[in-house]
This record gives sequence, C-alpha cells and structure tokens, in this order.
Amino acid sequence: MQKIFDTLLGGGRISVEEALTLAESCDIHTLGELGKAARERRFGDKAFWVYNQHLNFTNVCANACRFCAFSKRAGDEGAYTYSIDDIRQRIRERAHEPITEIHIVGGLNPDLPYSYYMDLIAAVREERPDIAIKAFTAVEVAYLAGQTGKSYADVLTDMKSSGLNALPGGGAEVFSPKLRQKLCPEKVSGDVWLEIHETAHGLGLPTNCTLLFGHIESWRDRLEHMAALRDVQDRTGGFKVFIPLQYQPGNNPLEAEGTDGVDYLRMIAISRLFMDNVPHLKAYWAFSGIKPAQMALHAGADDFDGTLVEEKVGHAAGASSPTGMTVAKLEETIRQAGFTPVERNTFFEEVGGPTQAV
Ligand code: V47
Ligand code: SF4
Repeated sequence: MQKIFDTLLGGGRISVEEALTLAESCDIHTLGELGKAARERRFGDKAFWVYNQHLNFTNVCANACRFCAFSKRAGDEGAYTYSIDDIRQRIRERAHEPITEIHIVGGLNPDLPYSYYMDLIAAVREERPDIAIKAFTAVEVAYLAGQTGKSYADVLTDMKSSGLNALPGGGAEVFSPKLRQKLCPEKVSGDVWLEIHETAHGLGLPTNCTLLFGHIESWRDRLEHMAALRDVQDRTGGFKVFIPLQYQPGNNPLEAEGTDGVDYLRMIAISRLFMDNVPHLKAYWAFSGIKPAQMALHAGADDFDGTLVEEKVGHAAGASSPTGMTVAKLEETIRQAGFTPVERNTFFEEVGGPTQAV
C-alpha cells in the first residue's frame, strides 16, 4: 500500500491492480484525503458549476436497457416525443436566463428521421446562437449511422455542421461485454462507444465520459472500464469530465439494490486518483443526492454539474433529489460544503473570468 501512496504523492500513475488494492483495502479517510489532495493540487478550493438546461426530446426507445426507467414503447401511456416546435417553445420559455449550455439526449425512437436530429440542433442554434449545444450520446450516433448507412464520422460531421458543440457522456454504462449482455443487450458495445468518442475528438468535438456503477458490477469491472477511457484520453485528450453515475434502483427491471454513501465516496476518490488524465470529475447531485455530492467535493470531485431544471432519467428511476436547482441554491450548496463556486461553460472555461480552459 505504501508503494501506491508514494506513486500517487509523486504524481505518478497507478495500474488497475494498484487501484483495485486501494479500492478494496484502503480506509475511506485515507482514500478521501488522497482524492482531496489531488483535486486541490489542480483546482484549489474551486468547485465548478454550469448554467444548463436538460432537454429529453423523446422517451420512446427501441432498446430496453434493464436499468432504465425512462424509456417507453410508442403508444405506451406516458410516451412522448417533442416536435421541433415543442423544442423551440421549451428553449424560448427560458430565453431570459443566462444559460450557457443545453444538454439534449433522448431514446432511440424509430419514427424519427435523420433530418429530425439535424433540425433539432439547427432550431436550438437559431433560438440561442450563443449557447453551447451538448447533444446525443454515442448510442444515438451509432443508431443513426446504422439507420442511414453513414459512417460515425459522417453523422458527427453533419451534427457539427448543424451547430453541435460537444457530446455528453451517456451510454457508456459498463464496458464489460459479459455485463452489457445482462444490462443492455441491444446497446452498442463498449468498443463502438469508445470508437465514436475517439472519432468525435478527432473532429474537434470535446466529449464527456461516464460509468454506471452500483448495480451488479465489481470493482474490477469499474476499473477496467476506466482504464479503457484513460487509454483513449492518452491518445486524444478529448474528454473534459468523468462522471460516475450512481445506479438508481427504482422502477426498473434490473432490481439491483443500489449503492451506499461510502461506496459513492470511494468511487469518487478512486476516479480522481486513477483517471489522472481527465481533468474534471463530476459530482452529479441529481443522481447521488445533494448531500453526498457535497461530500464528493471533499473526496476528489471538482464539478457540481448545474441547474438542470428538468432531469428526467434518474428521476424516472426514483432519484429523490430535486429535478433542478436555482443558481443561488447551487452556489449556496457549494459554499456550505466549504468550496468557492465558479461558473464554467461546457468547455470548462470560467464564465465571467479569464476565458482560459481550466
Ligand atoms: O447512459 C439510465 C443512465 C445515463 C439509470 O455528459 C441511469 O455531462 C442511474 O449520461 N440509474 C444518461 N443511471 C445520463 C448521463 C449524463 C448525465 C448528466 C451529465 C452528463 C454529461 C451525462 O443515465 C445513461 C444511463 O447510464 N441511466 N437509467 C438508472 N436507473
Ligand atoms: Fe433507451 Fe437509453 Fe433507456 Fe437504454 S438507457 S432503454 S438506450 S433510453
């Protein structure tokens, strides 16, 4: 264990095996201290947040991931799909707010043509010329490529030409093929997910990355997933932030128990220590709950996501946090935890401060 501490304190990289030893044998206080020291070396007492709006344009989905409580089949009660006009309306409702990012993802609705996706981006771009559009997971990109016969690069290029600025990190789940077979058999493989993100980075589109944890996976599954992300990042540098997403156990057929607060903090600390080349680590309060997210800032996280307003995916699965937070509440929550709130944009440039990526 001492050798691992020495590596970390010297700014070195730890292997999957070393991270596994830490995760399984290191006490939570030491782990938290190491995570906190690593985040303080980079960001001091800053905790970043973003003024964002989430928009889930449809919950109709051809897939049936076992952990998902959000998706519906066409015609089911509660199934919905926004028209482009509905989307314009939702953007206009908040036109007076200084939002800097819109986060757009949806189900794989077989009735939506390729043009819908491009029109959606173009409409948001027209309504809010200055806002960053972070939209469509690699799963959606792969689905559109499959439907049209286009390459991943062509789909991403079309999206970029329509006004897309970045890709969110969803759809990664856990890369282990064995687990994917149990969790989300219809979903694209981990290799395809990684290939699409690497392609996006090559086209100048930054992306985020995630891991869905706290269900039926082991620590080794988590770390092998993170190692695959770390390898891509070594080649491209295109991931902005890593987001460990806590499985929400409600209303979904997987019926796994879900994780607890200490496991969440261990996950945050290990993420900070292992993912040494992804600069930011998000405490996603909408899934973890606000209080655990405050604690996560003390264990290695530096980002608090944002205002959200209409989070639907985690809340369909029983998340008990609010679906959105005001700026005042976000800033107060970060201050209460002992950190200095700093507004950032999608690219992690400080808003209102120096326009320099952090
Ligand atoms: O990929 C579905 C997850 C993800 C459940 O990039 C569930 O900034 C927990 O990726 N319990 C979408 N998670 C959310 C996501 C995200 C969120 C916030 C910010 C960003 C970003 C990305 O939601 C899916 C899936 O892993 N999900 N069901 C559930 N029961
Ligand atoms: Fe569809 Fe995404 Fe839910 Fe899977 S997680 S069923 S792809 S909406």
